Formats: sequence, structure tokens, C-alpha cells
Amino acid sequence: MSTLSQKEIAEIRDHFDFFDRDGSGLIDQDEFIALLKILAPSADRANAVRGFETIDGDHNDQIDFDEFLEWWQTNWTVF
Ligand SMILES: [Ca+2]
Repeated sequence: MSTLSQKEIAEIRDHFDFFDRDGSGLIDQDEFIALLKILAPSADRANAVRGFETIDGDHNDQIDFDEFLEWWQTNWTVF
């Protein structure tokens, strides 16, 4: 993972908070799918679920900020 500046991390944090609609500090699958529909209207539900499972590195059915950060830096445009 490359080193990010504090400013870059703050920007990614803003995106994370946007996904995290209920402010729980974690993104659940429903939140992810709802937002992905806006960001990538052509992605179907199967794509969204697969994407969620890819990001959810420890497979606890929630995306934490570390997982999100890693995804954001690598291939969030996969959709
Ligand atoms: Ca997780």
C-alpha cells in the first residue's frame, strides 16, 4: 500500500462516511449496494455483491475503513 497524505486520507474518509448512511463506522451490504446503484447504475446486484465480498477482506459482512481505504487505492473503478 502506498503512503497517503493526511489530506488524501481525509478525502477518502469523506467518501466512506457517504457510504456509511447510518453513521455506524462500518458499511454493510445494503448500504454498499444502495450507493453503488448511484455510482455505477450499470452494475447489477450480483456485481455489487461480488464487489462487496471482494472489499470485505475479513468476511465479517461489513466494510471497515481500513478495507475501504485499501480498495479505494487499488481498483474501485472495477465497476
Ligand atoms: Ca470486514
